[in-house]
Amino acid sequence: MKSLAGGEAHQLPLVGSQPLQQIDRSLWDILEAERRRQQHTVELIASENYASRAVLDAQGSLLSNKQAQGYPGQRIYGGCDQADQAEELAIERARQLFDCRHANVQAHSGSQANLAVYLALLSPGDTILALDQRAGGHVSHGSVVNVSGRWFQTRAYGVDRSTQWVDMDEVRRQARSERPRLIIAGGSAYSRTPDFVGFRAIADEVGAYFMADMAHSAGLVAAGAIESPVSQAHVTTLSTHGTLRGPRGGMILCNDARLAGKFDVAVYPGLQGGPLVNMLAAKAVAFGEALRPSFAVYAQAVMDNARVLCRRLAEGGLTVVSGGTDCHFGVVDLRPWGLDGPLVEQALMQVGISLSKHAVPYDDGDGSYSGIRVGSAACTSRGLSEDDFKEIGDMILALLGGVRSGTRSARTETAIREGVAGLNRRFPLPY
Ligand code: DSN
Repeated sequence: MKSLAGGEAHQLPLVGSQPLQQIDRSLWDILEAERRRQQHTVELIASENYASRAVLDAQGSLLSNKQAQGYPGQRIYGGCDQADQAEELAIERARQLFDCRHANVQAHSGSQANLAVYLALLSPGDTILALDQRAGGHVSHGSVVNVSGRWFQTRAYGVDRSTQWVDMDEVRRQARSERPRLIIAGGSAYSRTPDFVGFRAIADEVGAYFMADMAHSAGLVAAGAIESPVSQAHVTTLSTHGTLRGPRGGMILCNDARLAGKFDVAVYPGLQGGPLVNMLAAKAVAFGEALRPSFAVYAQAVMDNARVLCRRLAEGGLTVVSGGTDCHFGVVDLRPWGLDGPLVEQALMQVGISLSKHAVPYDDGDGSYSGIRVGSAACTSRGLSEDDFKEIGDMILALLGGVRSGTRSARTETAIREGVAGLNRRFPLPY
């Protein structure tokens, strides 16, 4: 014990054992508010989901204390036996889940996984050919505001103006003229399954690598509900949250042993230091959950629910980009109703429906959000059925109808709030 000037005695602050609730009321109150928000919201953000209690437990475990730079069996620290086992379990389950030879589970996020692929395969100035962001591409696929767009030449392929599907003839034409080093399929808001076989054939023809980014659809692929890109792509990246229902994080999959080593070196030491060992453990838990037969039932329900929601919105007169969905979300073009994404996102949030504004194909310039993206993964995790998604579609249509005509009524909004509250009561969060 040390006596400071003024005579006050201070104890050496040993590591605490008190729970958060007792030790830090400020943060505890924030977490409780977030619990209430999640409980009382109909969550349609397509990249969100609810991880299980078991996944959350692993994230909050004492593996968080461990420093484990390196890979299993090749760490630069001692005491890594359990870290090795947790990472090996995650790798083994990932390989089984996605039927591939190599998995790097250390990437801290999907964007980090993408960056590691660029570091492994490209040199500054090389050309990337990827989906236009307005058509659903991701910021880490060559946007000017991202390192990928600053260090590489990026060219974008779009979607056909009338079908709003990717036109593979156009991709081939661009690949032949731009000679990219890397071609990317996938993104954030393209609701159709890319033609992976076609992409690989184009990549082979022009001597490019083919990367599939299945950040959004990973859980659906894991469950066998949609086609997997893993056997076609030189490399596949993904996020472990979202449809896969794991912790926030990224992963890289491939089948080629020579490339596998390059990706590992790119992740560590190329981009990252020590892995987040607690997150590796949480990934292992989530992959174990996704390997269960019941996960296939979940994935199918996610897709059915998304289809039902998109159909309902279209029946109500909204324009669903590409005419529908093959996955867990749809994108709605609000321009025919004279609305825009930010306005609609805010109006729906006020009645307890959470979704994200999004650009739509052929949107005006950078930074426009003329649409919204609606996803089914989170609500399906709470047990909502097709009928419930029809009800959500009706609530969205009722609110937007009023916003569109300038006749928003307190009565309608109260009825929607009650509908949202009813769903949240019937399908409570389990924690
Ligand atoms: N682009 C984000 C999304 O799809 O919500 C994820 O990075």
